[in-house]
Amino acid sequence: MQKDLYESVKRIYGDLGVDVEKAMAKLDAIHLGIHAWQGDDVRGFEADSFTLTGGCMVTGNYPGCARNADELRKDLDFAMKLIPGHHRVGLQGHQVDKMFPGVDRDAFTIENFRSWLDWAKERKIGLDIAPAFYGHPKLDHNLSLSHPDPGIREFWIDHGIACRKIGEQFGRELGTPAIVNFWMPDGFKDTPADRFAPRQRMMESLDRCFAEQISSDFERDTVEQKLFGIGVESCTVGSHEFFMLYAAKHGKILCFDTGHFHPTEQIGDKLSSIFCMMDEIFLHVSRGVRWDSDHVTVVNDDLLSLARESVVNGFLDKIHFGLDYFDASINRIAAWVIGARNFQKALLIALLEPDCAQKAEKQMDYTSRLALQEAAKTLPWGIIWNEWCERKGVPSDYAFMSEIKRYEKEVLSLR
Ligand code: RNT
Ligand code: ZN
Repeated sequence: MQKDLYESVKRIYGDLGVDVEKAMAKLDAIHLGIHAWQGDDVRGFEADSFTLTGGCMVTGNYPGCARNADELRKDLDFAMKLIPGHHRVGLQGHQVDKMFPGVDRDAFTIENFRSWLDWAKERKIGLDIAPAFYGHPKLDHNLSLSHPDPGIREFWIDHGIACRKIGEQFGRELGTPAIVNFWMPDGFKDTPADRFAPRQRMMESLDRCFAEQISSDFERDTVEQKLFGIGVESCTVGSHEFFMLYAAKHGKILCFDTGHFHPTEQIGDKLSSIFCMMDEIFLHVSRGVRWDSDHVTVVNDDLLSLARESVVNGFLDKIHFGLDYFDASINRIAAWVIGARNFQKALLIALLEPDCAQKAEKQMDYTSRLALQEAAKTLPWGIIWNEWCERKGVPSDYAFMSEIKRYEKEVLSLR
C-alpha cells in the first residue's frame, strides 16, 4: 500500500519537476542538535540542585524526569531511535555526570563530563555544550556577566571559559567541533535607570571569556540574543542588536532562538539578510507562545517559513540546527520526538517545494505566484515522509506513541 502510494506521489512530484529521492537524501544529511535539557527540566545534575532562574520556566510535573546523567542518556537513546536520521546532542553546563568536592561551575573540566564523552564516542555523535549562567546562587539580581560586582563576573567568566575548554575536548575526541553557546539571562524586570553600563560590562566579560583562541576545528563559539523573559520584561542586556554586532565584530556565530523575538516577527525572514553578510549561524528552533519562548515545535507557519528559507536559498550548510524547548507537562521523550520530527517535516516540505512560484515571480506574475504557493499546500508530502521514516527504520507518526507508552510503563513510571 505505502509502496503504491509512494510511486504515485513520486510521479505527482516528478511532473512538477521535483525529485523526491533527492529531497530525502538531502534530509538525510541534516543533523539536528537534540537538546538534552528537555529530559531533566533544565535542572542539571550538580550536588546541590538549584531552582531554575533567569527568566526561564519549566511547568508541569509529568512523571519520569531524568534524575541523573545515566537516566538522561538512556532517555536520549530511546528518543533518538524514534527520530529519523543521525543527530548531535547539546548539553547545558550543569548537566554534569560527576561532581568533585569543592568544584563549582567556574572550575568544571572534562572530568565532570567524561561519561558523556564516552557515550557520544560509542554512538559516533557530536556533542555541544552551553554554559549555564542561571539556576545558581551566583546569578544575583538576575545578573551574571554584567553584574556590577567583579567577583560575580569573575565566577561566570570562569564558567564560560571552562565550558569552552570542555567543548574543545569534545571536539578533539569526537572529530566534530562542539558548539559552545553563550546565552545569559541578564536583565531587568522594571525599567533600568542605566542600560549602558551593564551592556559595557557584559561586553568586557565576553571578551575575557573568548580571550583564548581555540581552533575552530574543535570548538565554535555562538552567542544567543533574547528580547525578554519572565521577570526580565523591561530590558535584556544581551539583546538582538547587542549580539548581532558582537558576533559580527568578533567573528562569533550568531544564535537565533526562534522564540526570542516579538510574537509577530518571522525568523525565516531574517536568514537572507544575515547571510548577505555572515557565513554561518546557529539556530535554537523553538516555539514562542505569548510570553514564553520554549514550547514544543509544531508545524506552523513560523516553522514552515524557517525551514523554507533555509532550504530554498541554499543555506543548509551554513546553519547549525539545534532544538530548544522544554515541557514537563507531557511525556518528555514524546516532547523530544514530536518537536524534532516536526522540524524535519517542515524541512521535507521545503525540500519538496516545486519552483513554479519562483518562476512566476521572475515574470512579475504575482497573481500566479500566490495561486502556486497555495497549490503547494495540498501536495501529498506526508506519503514521502512516511516513506522516509520507513527507510530510516523508525515508526510512523501514528506508531511511535505506542513505543513511548511502553517505555513510560517499563522505565519512566518506576522512577
Ligand atoms: C533561554 C535560551 C537558552 C535556554 C537554555 C536552557 O531563553 O533560549 O538557550 O533555553 O540555555
Ligand atoms: Zn535558546
